[in-house]
Amino acid sequence: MAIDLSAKIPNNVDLDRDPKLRRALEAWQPKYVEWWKEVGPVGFQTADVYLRTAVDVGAQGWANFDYVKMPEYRWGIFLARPEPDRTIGFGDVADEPAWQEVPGEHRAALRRLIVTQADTEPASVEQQRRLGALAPSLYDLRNLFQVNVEEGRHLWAMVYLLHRYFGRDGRDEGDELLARRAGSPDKPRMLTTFNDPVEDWLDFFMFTMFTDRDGKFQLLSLAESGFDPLARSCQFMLTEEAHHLFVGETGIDRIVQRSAEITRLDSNGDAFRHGAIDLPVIQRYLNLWFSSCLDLFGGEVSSNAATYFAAGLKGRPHEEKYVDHVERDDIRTLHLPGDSERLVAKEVPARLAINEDARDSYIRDCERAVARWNKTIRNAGLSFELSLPHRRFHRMIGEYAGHYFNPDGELITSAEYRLRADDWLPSPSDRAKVRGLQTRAITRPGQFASWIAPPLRGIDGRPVDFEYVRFD
Ligand code: BYC
Ligand code: FE
Ligand code: FE
Repeated sequence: MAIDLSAKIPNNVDLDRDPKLRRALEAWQPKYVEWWKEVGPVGFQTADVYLRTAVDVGAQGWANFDYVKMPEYRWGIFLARPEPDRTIGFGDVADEPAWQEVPGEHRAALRRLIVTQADTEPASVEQQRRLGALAPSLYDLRNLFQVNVEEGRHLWAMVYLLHRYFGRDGRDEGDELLARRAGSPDKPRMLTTFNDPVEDWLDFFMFTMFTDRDGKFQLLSLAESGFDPLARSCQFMLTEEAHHLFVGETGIDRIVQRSAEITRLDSNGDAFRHGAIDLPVIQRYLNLWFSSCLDLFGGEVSSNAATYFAAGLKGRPHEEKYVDHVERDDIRTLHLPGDSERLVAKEVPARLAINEDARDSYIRDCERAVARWNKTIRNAGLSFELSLPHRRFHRMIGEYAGHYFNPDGELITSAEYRLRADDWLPSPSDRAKVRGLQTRAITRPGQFASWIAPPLRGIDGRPVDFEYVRFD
């Protein structure tokens, strides 16, 4: 199933056979490009960037690598291949056939899930728009833009579902997705983290490590959906997502490597003095982004999540790994703030605590990455260790919001918290020091900023000093 890259909207959904739908999407396309030019990457719009474009959905050769100018990128619509006679894998509808159309009684809930997923994609592009001017290398600049265009394609994937399955309402939602803005006081994006500023490249790597990783686990949950077109869209998005996570995890690893090497050489352990980032500052950025992203899994006790699960709309990441796919009578014990400012164990029906299952998987995956960074630090001959803060630390959503916890997860007073906040989260002075190292883009092929080690290898088998971005 090779895709025609010259088509106005490359796709594997037979758009040509549905002229009404095609016209609706072709009417949305110029609005999308206008949005890209207005709030997408600042500058670099006429540069030739070595990017991959999705052209197929097979395990082999789904992407085509070539130089393209970003506004001319072919944002296409691709669904993973259908699984014949697929059945739903969880909830009260377990083992029933998956739906090819939207069931009337779940229309509102499905629309909301799809719009929420969709909203994060353009938000991230808006948040990252100013980073090009501070890029540590051409390799990294290209990776930033690769992530940006693919988040744009993820928006396309969701807007296709809205146009195809939700009629007039869906088209209105498609327009609204281009009207909200990350961080806007009047028309903000829907979820917390997607309104937070991404000011420097340490933020960027934390974002692709932690926020895109929330994307991975939410997409895995939606890939289980009984609504088959949504499941298949998300399955294919996950193929692209792997690279975003690679950018984040290896980006932090490369920063940590440089920081550890420099820290070891300085008699006071001061990395900033030599053009690298202090490890405790990296820990504080990590605390900020990890805790913010834990909020993206929703509340610990959630009737929304219970409803989505029972109805077969949204499962858990890798649902097949769970023993019980129905969770009708199970309970889960959570430690929640009680009346007298103490944590108390509470038994909660498992369905109400479904968000915790996804959060658990996410935390385990993050722990694996932290162990890898710590190995890098050890290999540089240093004993410093990075760690994830406790899941209760610095939460704005769910049962722990409105209470204060230290990074070990112990309940503390607001006064204690305020006293220690600068030890735990990036201070204005931390941010100023990071920005002090990132004042201009490094654009000579093979050259890297002082605060980050080069990657082990380049992209698509190209050398590290390949000209990943060409300027005119
Ligand atoms: N911010 O029952 P609750 C990605 C609201 S990232 C603001 O506890 P629920 C990407 C909630 O809407 C993946 N509001 O939680 C990454 C509800 O409002 P109502 C994006 C929040 O509903 C990088 C109330 O609080 N995909 O792809 O189970 C770059 C109670 O909610 C938040 C998805 O999110 C929050 N953090 O969970 C690019 C998947 N949390 O009903 C892309 C679709 C909760 O009182 N979304 N609320 O008005 C969902 O499945 C759910 O909406 C959530 C929330 C898991 C996010
Ligand atoms: Fe995405
Ligand atoms: Fe992503």
